[in-house]
Amino acid sequence: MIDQTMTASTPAESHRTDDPEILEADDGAIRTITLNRPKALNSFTSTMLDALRAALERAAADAGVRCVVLRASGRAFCAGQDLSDPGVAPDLSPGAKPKDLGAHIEARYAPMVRALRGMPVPTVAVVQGVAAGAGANLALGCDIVVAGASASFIQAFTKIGLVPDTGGTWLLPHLVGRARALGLAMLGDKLPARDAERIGLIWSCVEDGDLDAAAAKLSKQLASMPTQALVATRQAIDLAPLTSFGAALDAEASLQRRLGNADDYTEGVRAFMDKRAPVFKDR
Ligand code: T3D
Repeated sequence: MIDQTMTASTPAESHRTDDPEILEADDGAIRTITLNRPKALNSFTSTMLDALRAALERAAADAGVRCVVLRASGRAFCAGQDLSDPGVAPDLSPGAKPKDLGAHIEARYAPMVRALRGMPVPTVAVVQGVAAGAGANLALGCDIVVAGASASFIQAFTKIGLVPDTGGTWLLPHLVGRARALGLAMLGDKLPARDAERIGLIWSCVEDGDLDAAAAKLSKQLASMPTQALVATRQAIDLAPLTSFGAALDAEASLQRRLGNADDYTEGVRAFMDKRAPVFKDR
């Protein structure tokens, strides 16, 4: 568990890391990582992206963490890349060289989102306002996304002449199919959370006032479940659309073989036979 040296605010006792734009807090086995740059709608600077990646890697390496919750401070979840960041903003002076956005993606966004997608524990995004550009795809990259009714999702990229990144080109068709993926990505319109739930872009949309309770319930449930099975489920579900039915059956057998050897399987079956709640410990 992280060393909690300073108290802060919600959702639990929390502390500031080296970078106050990213906060980390533990509530039992649940690690909450909070984007904390509300004055710029939590838009990403380079240091913030690096701090987020480091926070994800810390959570992954901490054997006491069984669920990671990603949330944000203020009225927005995240407005994507900070467009005023001199590292990526176009230099408007005559004859200036264009910025290498590909290098920025490779150095910062891709490692951060790889860390998220490779988490050895389940991940939950809690979206309380607008999630735009990379901010939308960061949320959609989590295993379960719960949003307040006033939240919204915007694939803002084409509006500024870019393609979806932070995994968006992969995530969108996987989540909602090609037609809706293209509609969302090409038009870049704001999608209210209720519609995001209706088309299957997110797991659930709840009343704004119920968001914290819904997030707490989900994360508590996930943290009490067999972690390895949850992560293997993510892997299998992500892989399946890219393979044949036969290959999916092979993958299921291979994962089941591994999970069948784990203590959590024994505990799950024993608890069922004993008619008691299981206590899962593997990670
Ligand atoms: O290599 C690379 O880095 C490329 C990677 C790209 C990844 C991306 O994420 S590209 C997409 C970048 N994001 C956007 O294009 C979204 C831009 N923002 C908006 O469209 C709107 O701000 C929102 C729809 C998100 C919210 O609208 P609204 O009306 O609620 O708020 P607002 O008034 O537009 O914004 C409030 C403030 O936040 C405002 O500052 P001010 O005037 O109060 O001083 C605004 O400039 C600032 N802000 C919002 N988004 C960004 C931002 N500042 C910098 N960068 C932003 N992305």
